Amino acid sequence: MKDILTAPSLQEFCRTTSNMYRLGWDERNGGNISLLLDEAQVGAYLDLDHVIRTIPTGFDAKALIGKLFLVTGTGKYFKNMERDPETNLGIIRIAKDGTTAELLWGYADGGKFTSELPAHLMSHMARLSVNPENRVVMHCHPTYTLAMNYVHELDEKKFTHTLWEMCTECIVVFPDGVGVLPWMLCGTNEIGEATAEKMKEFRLVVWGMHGIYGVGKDLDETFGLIETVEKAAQIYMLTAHLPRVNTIKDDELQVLAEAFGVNYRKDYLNL
Ligand code: 2HA
Ligand code: ZN
Repeated sequence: MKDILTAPSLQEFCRTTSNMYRLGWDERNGGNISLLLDEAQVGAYLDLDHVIRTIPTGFDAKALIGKLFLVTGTGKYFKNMERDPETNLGIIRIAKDGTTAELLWGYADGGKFTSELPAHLMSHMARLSVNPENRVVMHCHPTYTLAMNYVHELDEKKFTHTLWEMCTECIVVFPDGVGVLPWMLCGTNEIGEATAEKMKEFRLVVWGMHGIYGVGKDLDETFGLIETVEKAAQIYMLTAHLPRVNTIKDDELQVLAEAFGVNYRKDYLNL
């Protein structure tokens, strides 16, 4: 058996949480990530027959039975994950009943997965149904994106359009736009279901006045989606109170999207 701490996906996961912490997106225990693991790869590092303990998830994830996830721990700080992965992270497998998580590694202090597991697993199910390549669900509290929630209408079309206008690359990076949920109580199955419903159409979902969810095929892609939204939100917040002299016009956004051949939400442009 190889040492799990040397596994490239675990190391990349830890580097990602450190980056997110340093960017100020994950204060205290803010944020959570889940990564769908490849069973064959994990088998080189862990005895898949050795279940340390089982933990109820509180909801049914039948479509994910047998699947393995690396998941941040509840109450744990992103800043500490790289230093002590085994306490702050866990590898779980969804058991045959669909409602229990089998702990295979981690949560070494007796802890458990993030309180946002419903939103994560439901989002994995929603994304896998539209894109079997999806492996990552990432949640965080990026500063400017959150600031923008307080001064901009929380309307999907308007919010996306404003972001697209802020940096030339936005419509190319997230042509499918940003879904928006109103403020809701976090940590519940209800917000999980609402997030997953949005995830059928969007790879990015803003949780009103809370943060953002992103999904993607790997950590880099998912991080990059959120990073691009956050950059655009930063430009917006740096300029929203100033007279707007120049802007990228909708016909230019269209030219851009077509030049890059992306399937953008045409109804989000006012042409
Ligand atoms: O786990 O970000 O939404 C901390 C959170 C909850
Ligand atoms: Zn949060």
